[in-house]
Amino acid sequence: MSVISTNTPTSELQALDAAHHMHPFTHGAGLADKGARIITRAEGCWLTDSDGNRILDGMAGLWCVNIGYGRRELAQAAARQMEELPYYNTFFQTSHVPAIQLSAKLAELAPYDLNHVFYASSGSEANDTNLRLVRTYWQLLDQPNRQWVISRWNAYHGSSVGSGSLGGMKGMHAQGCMPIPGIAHIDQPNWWAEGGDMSPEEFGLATARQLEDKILELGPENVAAFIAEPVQGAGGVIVPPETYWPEIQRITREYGILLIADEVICGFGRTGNWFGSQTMDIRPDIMTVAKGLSSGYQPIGGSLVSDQVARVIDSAEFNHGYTYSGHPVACAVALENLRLLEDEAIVERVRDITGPYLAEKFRGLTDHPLVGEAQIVGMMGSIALTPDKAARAPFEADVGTAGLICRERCFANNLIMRHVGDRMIISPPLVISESEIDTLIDRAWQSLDQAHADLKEQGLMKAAPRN
Ligand code: PXG
Repeated sequence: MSVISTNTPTSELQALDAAHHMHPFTHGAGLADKGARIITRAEGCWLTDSDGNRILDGMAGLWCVNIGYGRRELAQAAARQMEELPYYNTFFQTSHVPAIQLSAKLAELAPYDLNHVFYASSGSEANDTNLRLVRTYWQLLDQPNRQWVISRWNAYHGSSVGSGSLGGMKGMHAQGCMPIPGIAHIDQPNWWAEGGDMSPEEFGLATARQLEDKILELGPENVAAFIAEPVQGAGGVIVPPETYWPEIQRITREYGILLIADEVICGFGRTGNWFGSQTMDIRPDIMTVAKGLSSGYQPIGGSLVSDQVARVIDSAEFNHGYTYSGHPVACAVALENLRLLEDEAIVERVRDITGPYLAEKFRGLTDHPLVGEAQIVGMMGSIALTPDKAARAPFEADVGTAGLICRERCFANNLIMRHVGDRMIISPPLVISESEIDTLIDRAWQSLDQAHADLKEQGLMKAAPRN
């Protein structure tokens, strides 16, 4: 095999990629025909591909590079830690300095009494941990029947068998006998698509009350926990109506079930506060974290656990853990990432300056004829594409047809803006500047124009009949 480097011609890299590399959430044969886009470098909010194009990363990788690319300090923290102690485990009565430091730091940053951390290397692993944590919690409290966990359709909680079952992605459930037993789903608070004739406030209450109905159906004595993202991310950046979270909180309290806030996307500044739970004013018993914890520079995740839950779990041996739980290099990098986010007041800047600036510009996209609504919190936003705004109508064409056309235009215009069905989503690095926001909006508008023309030309600006 010849030596491969970033200077190898793109076509050769693509051929090798297609021959040997199986991609996540990808139609392999389709990708092999088209060839993957190969990213070679990145700096700030900008990616460079193997053809030398500079691309504005409106997604912060996969919602994770909060601090932006190319921060030397993080590379140096990793190198220092690798030289000093590249690995040791945290099983069997041992610990190490990076895990101790990071745990104390997370306890300081996390709201309420979420003072304890159980580490994983990803959000999926952390949610698998949560499933076992909440069930074990109730067993230890002599309520072993409390095993059901309630989640929501269109939620994303990971891709392992446990976390994928917690999630509500039907396309995932269809592959591999999921969901596993003991997990139930209720509707998501997606007013634009599913709110019908209700006002957003009515719909928020109605979808929250599905939780109560489900608890009563299963029997409150059988329910362990409810899990949800403060703002759904992968489901299409769905910001719930204002009535939703207060009602959910009331119901979880009334029936004494644990609340797990999945902060994998919302955490570490994405919503303009350190955690989405603060932005949405919710008080979880457990928070799932990953992604922004290390800004994606190292794989690390975890469960932040309340004093009460930790006290119960610590009263017995919890037979659970991963080789890389609290990996020292990942912890050292996460610590340095948190230090930079704090020292440079990056979260405050999102809350007070760049978040409001982006929100105003992003909401302006609703002036475009193809855009129905815009939703945005901090640095995560979405727009709904529609053939008929007034009716909040979906397209007659298969869901995702219009979204894909728009995403292809964005790609061609060197903007990474993804589609989820027919919603276009953004989640840029938190360090994005005002002028980069202007560029993002300009490119989005241009791509919408082109997608609109494509849709008209292909006769696709047709609303689905109302059922
Ligand atoms: N919870 C949430 C809320 C997530 O968004 C996970 C858990 C799982 O984390 P890991 O680290 O195991 O991937 C996620 C991940 C997308 C996309 O296309 C989103 C995620 C992952 C991959 C793709 O939007 N979110």
